[in-house]
Amino acid sequence: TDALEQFSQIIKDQSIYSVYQPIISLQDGQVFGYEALTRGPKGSPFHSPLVMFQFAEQQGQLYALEKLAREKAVQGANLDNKQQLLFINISSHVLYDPQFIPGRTQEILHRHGLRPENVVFEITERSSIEDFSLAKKILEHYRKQGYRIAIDDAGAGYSSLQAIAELQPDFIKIDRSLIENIHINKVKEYILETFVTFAKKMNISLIAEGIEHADELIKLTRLGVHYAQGYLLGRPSEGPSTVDENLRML
Ligand code: G
Ligand code: G
Ligand code: MN
Ligand code: NA
Repeated sequence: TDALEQFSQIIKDQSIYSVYQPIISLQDGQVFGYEALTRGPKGSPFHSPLVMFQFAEQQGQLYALEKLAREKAVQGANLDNKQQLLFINISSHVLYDPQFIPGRTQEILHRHGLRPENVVFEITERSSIEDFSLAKKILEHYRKQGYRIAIDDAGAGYSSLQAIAELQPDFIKIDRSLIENIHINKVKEYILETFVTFAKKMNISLIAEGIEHADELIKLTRLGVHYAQGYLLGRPSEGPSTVDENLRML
């Protein structure tokens, strides 16, 4: 069977699922929330979300996949208490559909006993946002509904701090490329310091991504980063997430 047939079958059977990676507060070591990461069926070429979402986009099927991904992310989320936040990636392509979030997601959340206040939408800055003023309006609209916004992969793309500030995010997620070896790379350290100062003045929380080594974690804590995520702290997992032993260091 060809790829399109396989993809259509996945949508029809709703055979995608979410894994969840913990986001840890560096102040108290508690799980602050989880990022939902979508997976296609195991063993399928669509297991990788990059492959699956790109294919869906090429086929004009992105909305169908995003809708299903949202459903699965919320359905499988096992928030310990209603204080923990669920971080959901959204493709910047669906951002421009004003109907997309308000209609469907609210209804999905309601069915699972959650509210917009439990959800943070992650918008990547990796591909620069095509229509900035429209994106800004739409994000404002989401925030009015109670959703929070995170700018994902910050420091890796091309958007300036000014552009980030204009989008008024609640969180900035610092890309792994800036975190890797932060303890021995002075330039990365200086960039991080700038983010920390900026975030503090703008009242935005920082989340460092892709922490793999204890030295990185120690450095980030010293620099005053609020939250962290990475293999060191917990891998994306299907079941109720177990936070790694390394947390005892905090
Ligand atoms: O989990 P993994 O590292 O394989 O994810 C690869 C990429 O796929 C990441 O950039 C992640 O943001 C993206 N991704 C994962 N799940 C979703 C999703 O539900 N929607 C969108 N738009 N992107 C996702
Ligand atoms: O683009 P986005 O930030 O959403 O991508 C997140 C992806 O990064 C997820 O697919 C997840 O599997 C991956 N990831 C999470 N933690 C780590 C880590 O510590 N190291 C590496 N290499 N990848 C990670
Ligand atoms: Mn993300
Ligand atoms: Na990222």
